Formats: sequence, structure tokens, C-alpha cells
Amino acid sequence: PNARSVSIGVLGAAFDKGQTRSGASLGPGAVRQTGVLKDLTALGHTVRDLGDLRLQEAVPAEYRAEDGRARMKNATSVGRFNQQLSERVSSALGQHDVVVTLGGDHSIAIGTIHGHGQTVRHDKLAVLWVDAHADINTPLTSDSGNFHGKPLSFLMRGMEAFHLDLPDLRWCKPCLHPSKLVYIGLRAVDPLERVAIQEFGIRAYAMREIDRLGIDKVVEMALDQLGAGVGADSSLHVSFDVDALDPSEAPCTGTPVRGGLSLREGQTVMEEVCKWGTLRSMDVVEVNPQLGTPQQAQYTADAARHLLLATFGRYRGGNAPEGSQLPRPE
Ligand code: 4U7
Ligand code: MN
Ligand code: MN
Ligand code: MN
Repeated sequence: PNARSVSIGVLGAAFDKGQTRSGASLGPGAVRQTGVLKDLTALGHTVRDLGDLRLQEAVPAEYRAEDGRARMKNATSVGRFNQQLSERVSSALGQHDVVVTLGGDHSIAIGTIHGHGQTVRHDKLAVLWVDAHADINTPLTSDSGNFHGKPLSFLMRGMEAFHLDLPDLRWCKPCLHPSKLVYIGLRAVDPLERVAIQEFGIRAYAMREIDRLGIDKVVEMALDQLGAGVGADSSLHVSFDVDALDPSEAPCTGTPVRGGLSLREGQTVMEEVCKWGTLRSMDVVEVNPQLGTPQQAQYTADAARHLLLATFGRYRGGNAPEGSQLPRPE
């Protein structure tokens, strides 16, 4: 089975200010170095490298939110970077069938999903969030001050009421309906994130559900619930945090958690996404080649490559070239 050939724009989001370790901004370079763009081209797609977006301006190191309860780190950088990223993604969506953004820490999903949201009716936007973490903290539910654990709270309609007013994020009007978000891979959810999941009725397939039902069933249910099926008119975004994978498969990431997805389960998720055919944008985030040995960094980046190939039609049983026949001797 070969996937239809599509035009893919690949954008690097070289940004790591959504958390406090450096190195995630080197993720796009590490993933490009695996040769994935060439491999996607060999699958029959038209691939365009849109280069890296990075924050040029020097901005204040920290921002203190008004009521003193919350202190968000690098709010100005996160706000400005994501505003630019949102514009890049929405314009790239006008030019390509699918836009892939290589992170960067997970705060960059604020920009990519907002950007996608600008191009469709908000009730059509559907997000599959593959992650060990729920990334739905607000500045008031977590005192880490890190944006990478909070992107969904800035995007979710209905969560405005629970947010502090952060001037740097005011441009980001929530565009994601709670019924159009599904999680896969959770195993490190903070107590108040669990409350948010329940209050907003968000569907979540944690590792426990994957153990019980199997990944095939889980991804089928998830895509079904997102209304992302062929013929339906949802516009799908997949946000894949490599820490969803088990650390044995993706060791070089800022917040590894044991007991994760095998690479095979990750591939199955993305192969199903490919089959459903409504993918418009995708992030692969939290690859940090500065953590671990160079070999481990390459191994982690290569896991990202495998996920991208699964997303775009590489079949593990092999892909026969279109119309090809076995050669006979002359
Ligand atoms: B990632 C955390 F407290 N929940 O909010 C937080 F455990 O993008 C972790 O999924 C966030 O890697 C992890 O800081 C963010 C923490
Ligand atoms: Mn994440
Ligand atoms: Mn994570
Ligand atoms: Mn992480």
C-alpha cells in the first residue's frame, strides 16, 4: 500500500525557552541530519525545507504575572516566538498539503496549533496529542513556570477563565474545542491536570488503556472520536512529543518517563493517521541532542525519522514502486 503523494513543508522551530534546559533548539538540526527529508522524497512526496525559525531579539529573561501567584519563565520569548511561528504555519498551510514542524520544546505547539486554527473553522480543528504528559497545566496549577507543560491550556476554548492575563500571550485566542482533543500515551499527569481532563471531558488513552485495549484499538477509537476519518471534514494536527516513546527508544529528551510506547506502537499510531488521510500539520518535539551520548542523540533523532516515515506512507512490510514488475533476464 502506497500513500498518495503530497506536498510537505518542513519547518524547524529552534526554540527551547519553554523549559530550562538548553539543547532542544538543536532538535530540528538533529532530525534533519538523519536524512529524513530525502527519505520522504524517496517515498514519492514533494518535500520543501522551510528552514528554521529562531527568536532573534533579546528579550527579558522572566515575566511575573500580575497577581503574584504565578511566575512564568521567559513569557516574552515564548509569546513572541509563537506569534511568529503561528504566522509561518498558517501561511505554509496555504502552500503545502501538510506542514511538519520539528521542535523545539513543546511550548511551540502554541504557535503551530494556533497557526493551523487560523486556516479552518474552529470546530473543525482536531488535535491528537501523543505524550507522556498532558501539557494542560495553567500558571495556577503548576509552579514550574515552564511553558512546555502548559501549551494546551492556552489553546483550549473554555480555559480562558482559569488563566492569568499574560500580555505576551494575548494574541493567542483559544481555538481548540475540548471534544476535539484526544491524548495517547499518558503516564505522568499532574493532579490538577487530571481535574482539567475530567472537567472538560477530554478523552485520554493513558498507557493503562493501551495495555488493556492494544494500540490498534486505541488509535482507531481516538481518530474516530476526532472525526478525522476519510470523508469527514476535520482538519487534523498531531503533536508528537518524543517522550511519549519509552526512554529506551528516545533517551535524549528533557523529561523522560519510563513505561512508554514502543517505537512500534508509535509507528502504528502514525500509520493509522496516514491511512485516515486528514492530517494537515504535525509537530515532533522535545528531541534534545545535548542530553546523553552522541550515539543516543542520533538514536533519538532516528526515532523521530521513523515516526515521520510512518506518517507519510512507509509500510513496514515494504513499499513496491508504482507499476513496477520483477525484472526478467533478456
Ligand atoms: B512536556 C510537568 F510538572 N507536568 O508541568 C510540568 F511534571 O512537553 C511536566 O510534555 C511537563 O515534555 C512536561 O512541568 C512537558 C511536570
Ligand atoms: Mn509535551
Ligand atoms: Mn512530554
Ligand atoms: Mn519532555
